[in-house]
Amino acid sequence: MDDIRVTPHHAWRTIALNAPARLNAVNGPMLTRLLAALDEAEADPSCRAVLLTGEGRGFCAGQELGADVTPGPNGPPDLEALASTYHHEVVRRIRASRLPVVCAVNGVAAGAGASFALACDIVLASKTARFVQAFVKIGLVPDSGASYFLTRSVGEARARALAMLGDAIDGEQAAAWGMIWKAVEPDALMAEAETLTARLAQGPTAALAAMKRMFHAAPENDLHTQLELEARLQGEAGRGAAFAEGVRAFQEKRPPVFPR
Ligand code: T3D
Repeated sequence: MDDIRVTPHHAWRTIALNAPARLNAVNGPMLTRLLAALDEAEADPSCRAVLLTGEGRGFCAGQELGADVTPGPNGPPDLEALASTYHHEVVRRIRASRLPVVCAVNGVAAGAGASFALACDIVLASKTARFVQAFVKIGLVPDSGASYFLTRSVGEARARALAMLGDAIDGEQAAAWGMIWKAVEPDALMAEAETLTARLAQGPTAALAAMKRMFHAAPENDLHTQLELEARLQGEAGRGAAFAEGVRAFQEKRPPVFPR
């Protein structure tokens, strides 16, 4: 199956959802392959960043509304198991990854598809992309972290309305609300996302990984606990080769070349 397309570049790789006829809606086997692609990037010491995107006119239309979620002779589908085995594992994997994960939202991001985007570290979207909390339209609740990410990025008032109404917002609105980093012209999206990912791949990899841990912990911590965490992670960064190179490069008035 080619529904997950991995393209290696120098020190980073693109992982593209590739089922364009259904706007890259995902199913169990496809998510298993997505998880494997994320794991392979993680395990490759030469890989220092990941770009997640979708082929065709959509980013991801969430769960494929097909066999996995259709009631069968044994009754309704077990959505709790489906969510925790597949969708939520993707979110966990992205958040726990040592690698910066950039998302280029090239078109509609609906249901779990929107959550996958919001789980990433830096999200760029086409101005014409749409973010849709589609769950309510089929009688479901937000999952894959949607209620977590939205309350923290756009605030509770907007999060509740997005979830309860299921109305789409475009990339520009998502950026204006702080849901994503930036909205760009559709034709410029991939070039800009690739430049950004390549830049992260040249960054201080261990410090970027530590930042992910820091930002993941921040919403749950009080200031005292977060200061302790920052001090510990700064101590680790200070013992690393990237810091030594960064300071040396500053003193020598040249750009740093961070080691892996
Ligand atoms: O346990 C669990 O966790 C359960 C899972 C929960 C997570 C979820 O993600 S629940 C939400 C599931 N997703 C949806 O409900 C979205 C359904 N799709 C739509 O509402 C619309 O397609 C979009 C708003 C995403 C895009 O609309 P539009 O007008 O741009 O495109 P379209 O014409 O509706 O779709 C184009 C094709 O993609 C179409 O196929 P066709 O008619 O050309 O052969 C459509 O059926 C297909 N498609 C779109 N979304 C899905 C899909 N096929 C299967 N599953 C989909 N989710």
